[in-house]
Amino acid sequence: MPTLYAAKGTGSIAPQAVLAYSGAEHEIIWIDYGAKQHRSAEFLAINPRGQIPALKLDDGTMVTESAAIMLHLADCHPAAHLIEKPATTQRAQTYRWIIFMATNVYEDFLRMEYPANYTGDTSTEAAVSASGADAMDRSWGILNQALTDNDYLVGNSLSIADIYLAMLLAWHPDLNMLNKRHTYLLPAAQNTLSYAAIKKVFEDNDALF
Ligand SMILES: N[C@@H](CCC(=O)N[C@@H](CS)C(=O)NCC(=O)O)C(=O)O
Repeated sequence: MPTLYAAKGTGSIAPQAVLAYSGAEHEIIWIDYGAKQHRSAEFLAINPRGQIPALKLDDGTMVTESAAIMLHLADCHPAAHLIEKPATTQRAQTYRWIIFMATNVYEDFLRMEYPANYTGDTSTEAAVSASGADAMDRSWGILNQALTDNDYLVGNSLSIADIYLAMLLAWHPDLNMLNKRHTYLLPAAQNTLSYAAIKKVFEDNDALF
């Protein structure tokens, strides 16, 4: 069975929710993020970037990068129907949104929240953080547009893209403000949390909104 390396409230929320929703057997190893266990030599051997999440497959292979983990887990559990078959339009859209969110919104968020990781000059940290917030707002706008008149990012049913979106939204420091600027995001994420197994994972991660 696969092992998810997780830390409460971090990027492991979405893969954990996919595992729970799919009813998949799995193990979770909790990393103490507060104690910087993700920077330990032991964890760097698991993910040389020192980041969570990471997924150990049955044959011992380690998969890092949340987008890759989400796509792989969805493929492993076709009965959960969190991704369409390869070479379909909806599959292509799932690739688009998962990668869009992982490389843009996630990174924008990290730049906004942890500017010191993006500049060696403390006097520029506020500007780096502000540019992360601006970039994130543009990304939210693009996702909001895609959710006009639809609670789902891909087709008319739940996919891994919706679960990923809900995780990113849970991290937002001011959901009231976000909801005023981009009105379709919060209802879509609330719809994702209407699935009991997913809601429980968000609850357990103190990531409810
Ligand atoms: N590109 C990575 C980003 C993962 C990431 O930044 N995870 C955060 C937790 S939300 C982390 O572990 N940060 C610790 C660090 O970068 O030192 C992914 O999508 O998995």
